[in-house]
Amino acid sequence: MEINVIGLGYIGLPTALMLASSGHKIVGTDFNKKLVASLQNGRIPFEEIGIEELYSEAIKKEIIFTSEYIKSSMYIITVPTPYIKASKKIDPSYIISAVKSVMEICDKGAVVAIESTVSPGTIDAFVRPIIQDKGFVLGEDIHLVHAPERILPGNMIYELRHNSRTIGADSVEVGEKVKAIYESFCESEIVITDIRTAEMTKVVENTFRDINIAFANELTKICRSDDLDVYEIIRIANKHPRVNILNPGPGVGGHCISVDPWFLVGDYPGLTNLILTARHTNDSMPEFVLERVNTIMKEKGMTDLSRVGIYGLTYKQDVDDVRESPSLQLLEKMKEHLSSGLKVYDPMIDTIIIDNQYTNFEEFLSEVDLVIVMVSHTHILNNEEKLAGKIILDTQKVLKNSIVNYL
Ligand code: SAJ
Repeated sequence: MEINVIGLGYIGLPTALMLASSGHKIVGTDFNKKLVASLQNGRIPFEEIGIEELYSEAIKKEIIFTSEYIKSSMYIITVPTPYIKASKKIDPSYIISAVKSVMEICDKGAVVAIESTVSPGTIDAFVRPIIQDKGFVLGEDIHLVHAPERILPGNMIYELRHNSRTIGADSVEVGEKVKAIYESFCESEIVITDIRTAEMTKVVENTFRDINIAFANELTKICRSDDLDVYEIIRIANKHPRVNILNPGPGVGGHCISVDPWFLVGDYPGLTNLILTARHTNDSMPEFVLERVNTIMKEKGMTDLSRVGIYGLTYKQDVDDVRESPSLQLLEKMKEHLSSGLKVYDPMIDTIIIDNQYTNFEEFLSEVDLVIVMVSHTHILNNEEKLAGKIILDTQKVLKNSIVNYL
């Protein structure tokens, strides 16, 4: 089938490559001309296990990269859906603009599948009217689908093949037709439901994890206040067959778990107390890390903040994505307190994106006495011995042999 994938970011690019490798004729569209040029030249803009191989497979088949929208039988929209900071509601502008552009070129009979995560009701409120205003009859001329992705950054290619998926459609026939396309690479169950249920389910999944992590983080604060070992408590509690508490940490970043719950808060004010509190709890963790640093510095008689280093800038281990990362949140908090000077190093980031950042690990280490391990990159696990002699705050309990402080 001929498919135009719109938005070649973290989700759109692997999806386009996967569809092309599975024999579909793919046009990958992105308004970022620089990105399109690098994809045409075989340069992938981010690291992901297996993506180079998938790219090589895809270009042997039929795939082109362009900034144009191209007439196709199906359009898959994978553009960003940020939230508006003040209202906590979704900012649907990228989706609106993509759907409008599709409507300019598409023929009757086309399927428009929104893969981007959206808050419940977004498709009814913003997408359907665009299609109807163009004179198309929904369900006859244009078939709308919501097919939210579930893949984990760092393991995307594997998860595209092996995760179960949801397809929300206005009719079972259309759901089945789209399911057959995703089945060309997805080996797991594909559930067909209606569009509003698919929208809600996706946001609920990430909100569930946010709340669970917030619980672990709240336990960390409780245990710190009462001199208990939170890790031991979680380890033992999780032996209960129906308990599964996630890991505490320095905060929650990334463009999914730290964003999606806000959609619910924005849309259902007054009904989302637990969700809102969880968000606040996770957002408070970078500040909690700073409190711990303050205590540890006092204990060790340290006064010079410029001798403190942050290890890890990305939002989680072994990815090069810094969006909403706890380290960036922590540095922002420092600015609010009119404080600065922390040194920063991340092995996954080789360009300078922030003040006092180092690109050489040894040089970074030589400049600091206290290292805050914010991210558990494989790099630090393999280089743990180089931390010898440093005061360490291990925010994720990942180091094996060092004497460290925990949250
Ligand atoms: N984190 C914790 N404790 C944990 C797990 C994670 O503090 O126990 C933190 C991480 O350090 C990170 C953040 O949460 O800062 C999110 O990391 P993640 O690995 O849990 O999730 P994401 O945001 O990379 O991707 C999620 C995925 N969700 C999971 O359920 C693991 C993925 O399945 C979704 O498709 C994706 O969001 C998305 O696109 O919505």
